[in-house]
Amino acid sequence: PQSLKERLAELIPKEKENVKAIRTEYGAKALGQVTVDQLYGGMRGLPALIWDGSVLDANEGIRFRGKTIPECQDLLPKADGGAEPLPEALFWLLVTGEVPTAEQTKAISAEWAARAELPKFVEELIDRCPPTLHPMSQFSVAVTALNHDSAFAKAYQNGIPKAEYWGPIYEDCMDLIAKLPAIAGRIYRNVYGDGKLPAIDATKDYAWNLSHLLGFSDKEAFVELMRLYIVIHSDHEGGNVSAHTGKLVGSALSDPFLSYAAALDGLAGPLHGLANQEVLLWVMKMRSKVGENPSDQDIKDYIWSTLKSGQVVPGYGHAVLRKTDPRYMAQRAFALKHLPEDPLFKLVGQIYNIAPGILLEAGKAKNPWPNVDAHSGILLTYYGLDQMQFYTVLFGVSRAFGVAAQLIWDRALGAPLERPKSYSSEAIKKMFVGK
Ligand code: NMX
Ligand code: MLT
Repeated sequence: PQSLKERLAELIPKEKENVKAIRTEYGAKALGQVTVDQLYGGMRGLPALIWDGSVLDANEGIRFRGKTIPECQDLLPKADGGAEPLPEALFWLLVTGEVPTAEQTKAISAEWAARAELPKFVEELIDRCPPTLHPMSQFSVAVTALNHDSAFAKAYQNGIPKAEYWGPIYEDCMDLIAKLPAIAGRIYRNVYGDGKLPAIDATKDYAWNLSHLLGFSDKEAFVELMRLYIVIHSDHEGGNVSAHTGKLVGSALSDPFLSYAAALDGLAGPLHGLANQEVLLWVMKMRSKVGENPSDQDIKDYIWSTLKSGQVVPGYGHAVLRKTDPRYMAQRAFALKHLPEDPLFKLVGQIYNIAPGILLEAGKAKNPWPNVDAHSGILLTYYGLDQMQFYTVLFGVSRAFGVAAQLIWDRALGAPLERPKSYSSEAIKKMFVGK
């Protein structure tokens, strides 16, 4: 069958033409006004980026190349006997906009397994991290170090012309994704186990191997969870902190390892990916305060005490979404199928019935509904992965899919260095005084 790289090589000239035509016809059109508030307000709603891989609608949530999560679950190839879509197929979809065949999906599994091994010095680097260093910091260190073998960095030094950048970028992106399970598994086993890792099985899919390296591949439902987990966490249009960081750093022609390490450092923040750790910590603290079977009033009181002490309710709210995140609903559906009686699942469901009303009453959050992070931790805990400091690493393995797809296209289309304009407050005053 045709490989992903061969298909890309066909698509790139067509997309270059498409972009050229758009810019010729609409290049001078305005998308709207920029207000001073947007400069001070985290650039909310500012049209600033192009990314075809996924687009977020405030009321509907994410679509990957136009497909909703249920559509991806329906259309993308699955593992033999599995019900969840394979991340390999989602990557193909993100890169090409097309659904791959089962054979093409299998070829990606095999290719990633073949590229999975880490350089010895990267293994040693991870092994030398103290177990007290947060797993996300270890993750970022290891991904940065992979830049040692970057095909793009080497090609650039050798004078590769711009039109050919995407080739070695593609190779680096495939290596990056392929090596993440080995990094994640090594960190997990060093921090929480005896540091011994099994070998990758080249006949199995990516999520199976990730589960295997973590020590959970004997639980088929956990492997299925990992397949769904990677797919739903892979991409969330271009403007979120991790995706945008990856793109920004890549625009300096830093290679995909450097770009993705920077993205991981953004994902490690509590308002972004670290929220999945924070949610479980918060739920556990709530449980130790109010007991196993809290009343709705107990939960209300606990949420109010969180807000009154000036903290956010983790897992709730969103910069763009204004409804319940479909990624939350996909995980809820998984829980209803696999662990309907789990007490923590029931507690998260009970919080879902109560928290939005309180956030609305408190009147600050523009979106009172749960995001992806409100649900993931209790699913992992159910299968025994209860080391919550590790949770964002799994988000980081997943987000690489979207960032890598974007890096390939940015270099294929010759996206320039990002360099927006900044203003001083003094300049703003001068600009508008008396107007
Ligand atoms: N709990 C308490 N207050 C909140 C919450 C929340 N869950 N969400 C928003 N607010 C507050 C927010 O802190 C801000 O307060 P102030 O005016 O005092 O600065 C006010 O409501 C307005 O914020 P918004 O415009 O609604 O939200 P913004 O776009 O600035 O931020 C988040 C979005 C996601 C950072 C925010 O909702 C939040 O902090 N949520 C909790 C953390 C979380 O779950 N993050 C994960 C997001 C998903 N991900 O994986 O990245
Ligand atoms: C994400 O998945 O990146 C988060 O939901 C945050 C965002 O989209 O801003």
